[in-house]
Amino acid sequence: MLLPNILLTGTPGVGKTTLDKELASRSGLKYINVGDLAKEGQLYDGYDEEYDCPILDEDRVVDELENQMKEGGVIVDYHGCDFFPECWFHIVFVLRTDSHILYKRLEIRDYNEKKLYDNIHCEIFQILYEEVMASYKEEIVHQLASNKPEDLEDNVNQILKWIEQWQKDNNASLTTTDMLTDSSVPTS
Ligand code: DAT
Repeated sequence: MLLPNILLTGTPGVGKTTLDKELASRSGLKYINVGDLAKEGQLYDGYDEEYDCPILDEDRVVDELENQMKEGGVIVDYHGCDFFPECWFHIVFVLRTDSHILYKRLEIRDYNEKKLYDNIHCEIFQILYEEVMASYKEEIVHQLASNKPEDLEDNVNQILKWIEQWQKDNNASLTTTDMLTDSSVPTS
């Protein structure tokens, strides 16, 4: 059975991990947090002193994910998107949070002041949304509000519905194509 690959992106703190975990448990799709993957495999290429964090080795992350993405059924979560092959994803969701709400969520994280303010600016100037629009076809990109708990429930339901429809469309066409190309089926 074919399953879609989904990219969930947005500024740190918008609620990607929260939504992904909920989605993964209710859809059966596999959830990959690129930050955790990089940490586990030490997929880094130096250290950024200014932001006080390791620099992601994007090529190694892509190599690491390649096989799973080919199989399908993966939800990828990361606050960046321009280094993934465009063909990996069937749909891209960009979570958006009002800056005053995001500020409250980020100020309790152990970020230095520059990192905190840069992330708020990133959201205000919709940097991630622009990056997504420059990297993927407009028709597969969707913005989702992620301010309050009801948004989480709405977003989960909307994405689950999309997954269900995608499976119906793609697995139905697979069956039809298989039947048409199956040499054991008499042609006359
Ligand atoms: P991210 O993975 O994008 O960094 P997160 O999932 O860790 O974000 O969420 C950051 C915080 O915000 C966390 O305390 C949970 C909370 N949160 C996430 N989605 C929310 C929503 N729709 N309504 C209220 N709080 C939310």
